[in-house]
Amino acid sequence: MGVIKDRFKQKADEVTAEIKELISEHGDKKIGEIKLSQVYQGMRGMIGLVTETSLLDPQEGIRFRGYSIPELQQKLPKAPGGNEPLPEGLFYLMLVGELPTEEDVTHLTSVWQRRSHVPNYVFDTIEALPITAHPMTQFVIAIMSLQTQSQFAKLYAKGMNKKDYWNAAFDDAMDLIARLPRIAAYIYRRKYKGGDHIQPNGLLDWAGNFAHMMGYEDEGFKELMRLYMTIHSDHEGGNVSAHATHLVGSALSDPYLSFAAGMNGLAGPLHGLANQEVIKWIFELRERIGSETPTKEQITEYVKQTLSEGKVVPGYGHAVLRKTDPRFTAQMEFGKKHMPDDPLVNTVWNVYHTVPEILSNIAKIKNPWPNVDAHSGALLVHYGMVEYEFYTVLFGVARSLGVLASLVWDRALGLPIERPKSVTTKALLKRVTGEAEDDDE
Ligand code: CMX
Repeated sequence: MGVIKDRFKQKADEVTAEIKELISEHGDKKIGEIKLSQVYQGMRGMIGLVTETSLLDPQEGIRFRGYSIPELQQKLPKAPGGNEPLPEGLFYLMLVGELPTEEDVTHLTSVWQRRSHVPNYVFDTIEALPITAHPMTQFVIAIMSLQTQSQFAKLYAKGMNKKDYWNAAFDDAMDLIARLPRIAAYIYRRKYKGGDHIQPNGLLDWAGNFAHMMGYEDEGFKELMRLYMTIHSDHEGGNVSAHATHLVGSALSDPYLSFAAGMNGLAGPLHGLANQEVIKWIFELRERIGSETPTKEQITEYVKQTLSEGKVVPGYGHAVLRKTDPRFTAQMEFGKKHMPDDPLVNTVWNVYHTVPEILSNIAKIKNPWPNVDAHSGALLVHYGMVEYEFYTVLFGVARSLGVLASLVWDRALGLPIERPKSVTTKALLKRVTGEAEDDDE
């Protein structure tokens, strides 16, 4: 067994014992109550999942194994001469539960390099799709074609002991994470660069090599990718991509099938696709007013028109967060450091100074503040990546780190198939009027 696998197994055994004790001592204690309205409102606030990798506080934002984004920027190992954390380090932290050393991160980089080979038939599958297919469609289909490589599926078919599920899931997760940048870069070069593909550079870290394979050699872009992959990796367990991956995995669908399900969810405009919607929305504003530097008044008018047309303002609002997303702030800091005069980045900041006031005057909107997607596109455009339909694929590559680490934990903890109870409106009505009906299926 590899050193990371050994450490994971030791940690997982400890946590399994803790959970066993927790359930045996406190299993009957109530941890909340469910209101009828929550059942109709996307289960907001209901505790129903265990996700060990990260935890989201509505006021403070995300913490990964207890560490905030600024803390990670300080504590995680960096590329030589770089300032941003290497995503390898965050993956180690989420998986093993402890901060990695420089050696751990170097080791993980080389493990992923070693496992990064993508079979040719995956590229052939991508090539069989119309070039017009959305990059997320190409991404999901490529992941599905790679599913034939699943160790978990092969071993299960042979007859795998339950105790070994985590081990096969671990191997699949590692292989998948190692291969995703190559697949994503292939889709990018195919769709936007005339199929002029770039071979991997075996000396680079995971995110740096991803930037390289997409054709971006600027050290600033590589640093951006390291930060981008880190901050987009995980957002506790209830968001659509994490929850979908976890849910599908609970049926013992292998990590490829489970992750593809998560990516289908990420491709929705209320979730990961919002990053392309933000830039599309700003480009449309620029075109409409014939200027690259919209004034606060022009932004205000455009926001009001968006709302009057029954559309959402992309990049603003959140199901859990109630303050500015620290992932937005981290990107704003990056922008201030690397491109303070960029007109598009400045527009993103002007939108930030305009939108919350408007949205907070609309009673039904619970969070008027920006989320992660409000900023990311402008940084990418700065380095020349203007093809905004591709942005959600970047988000997807990053998200693999969190949801696959969690999936390995799911199998190690022996979590069962997920199957919450659903009821009909009639059954709910009977329940609240005093005549409970438990079996209304
Ligand atoms: N613009 C306009 N209306 C908004 C809004 C926004 N940015 N954010 C919320 N609302 C509306 C909702 O559409 C909802 O309206 P209806 O009751 O008419 O359906 C109402 O306000 C209440 O919504 P909420 O409780 O504040 O927010 P939800 O938890 O239901 O939804 C989210 C959260 C993110 C889907 C929503 O804020 C939104 O659509 N934002 C824009 C899209 C976006 O940026 N998504 C990315 C989120 C981050 C990510 O997952 O990547």
